[in-house]
Amino acid sequence: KTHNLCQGSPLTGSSTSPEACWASACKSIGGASSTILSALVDIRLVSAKTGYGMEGLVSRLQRSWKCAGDVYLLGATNSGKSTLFNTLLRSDYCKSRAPDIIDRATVSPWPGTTLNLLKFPIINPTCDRIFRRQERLKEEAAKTEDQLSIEEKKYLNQLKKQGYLVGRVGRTFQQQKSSTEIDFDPDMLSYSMDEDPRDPPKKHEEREEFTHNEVKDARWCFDTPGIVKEDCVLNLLTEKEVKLVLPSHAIVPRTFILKPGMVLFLAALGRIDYLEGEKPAWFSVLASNLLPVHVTTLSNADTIYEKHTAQEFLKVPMGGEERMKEFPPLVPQDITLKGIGTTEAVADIKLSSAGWVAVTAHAEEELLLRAYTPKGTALVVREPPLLPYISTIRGARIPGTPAYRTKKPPSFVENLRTTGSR
Ligand SMILES: Nc1nc2c(ncn2[C@@H]2O[C@H](COP(=O)(O)OP(=O)(O)O)[C@@H](O)[C@H]2O)c(=O)[nH]1
Ligand SMILES: [Mg+2]
Repeated sequence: KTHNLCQGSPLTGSSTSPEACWASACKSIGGASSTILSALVDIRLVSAKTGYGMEGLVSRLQRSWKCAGDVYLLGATNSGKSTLFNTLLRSDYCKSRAPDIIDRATVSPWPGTTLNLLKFPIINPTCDRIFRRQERLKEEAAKTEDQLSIEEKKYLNQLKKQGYLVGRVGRTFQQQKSSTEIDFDPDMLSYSMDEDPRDPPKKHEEREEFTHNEVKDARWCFDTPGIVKEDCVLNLLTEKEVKLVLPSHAIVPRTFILKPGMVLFLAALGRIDYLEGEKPAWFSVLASNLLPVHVTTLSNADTIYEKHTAQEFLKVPMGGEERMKEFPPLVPQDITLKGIGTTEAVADIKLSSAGWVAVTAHAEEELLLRAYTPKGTALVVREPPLLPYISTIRGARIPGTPAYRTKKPPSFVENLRTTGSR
């Protein structure tokens, strides 16, 4: 999923910032209509899961306060709307008392699981609040890792496992916790599809947890169930399979060197044949670490696919021959690429939502590839690639195989002062 890109993807190369890569990838979006593009006011690389870019996003949203009304989080199912909602709920974007009152949105790897729509009131960013927020951000950014509490450090390390780009999201306007238990039903703030979101349930005006002033002119931020993409491979998978395909941990890139005549399988969900070319080329797989990659030759590929899927060696789909009978066959698409150098990828081949493969080839080298995804799912060639230097993040070649040892990209915490020793 393209959305993976904004989920704290690994940093690559020293000269290109992840933001720059993201912006250039967005500009090259083919199918976006001109109406959408002309209405676009900003593009941001964030990870709601690790907090990367979130404080910047909150500041950006607050600068638009004067021209904005209610805010809706839109996008395909599984793009991370509910995670974003939850992170915003715990940030300075939300009215100070609301996080204690409002239920978290359900985050689930299973598409379309956001059943009850939630909303929270957005804080009015007055001059005083903006000033206090900036003071806090300055203070936070001056801290070093050693100055964090044990809990904060633990949390930070947990975030690093989930993504390489990490940010700490804090709150400036924390209220004193009231000593009495608040008797509040979070369902009051959810609405069903046929209710007008602009006309929230009357009951909650009688609740004293939000004061009259707090909700009177409030603007709301809504989570939504999202749009189901018809051509997404996840639609073909069982819940167990989806759990393997969607990465829950930071992806470790896996690079292979292939000669013409070789084939790479990503689980049983994608296949790339290197048909014609002069020299070997590098194929870097960015997909859930739980999905196996198998390299073979053209002459063996079909038999391997059949045998391996029957014996579940390729892990997804699960269920052997029986399962494969009902699973759509892989369909091919030819791709021609021209290499730009041994350290910079020329394109990403996106195998629906199973992941993508960055292709790096010698300068001027012409490659003919044939890529496959299950029938009815989207195969996209993304040029320029999202992470052009990803193939350089690898260890030594494993002798006698086309594989390199893997290497974790270094993680980066955006709002933390690095000490010399790190
Ligand atoms: N790595 C990473 N994963 C994310 C991020 N946002 C969401 N996810 C994961 O993507 C999956 C779908 O997220 P969810 O918020 O339920 O998406 P929704 O269907 O759009 O509401 C969950 O497994 C999340 O943990 C992110 O910023 N980074
Ligand atoms: Mg959701």
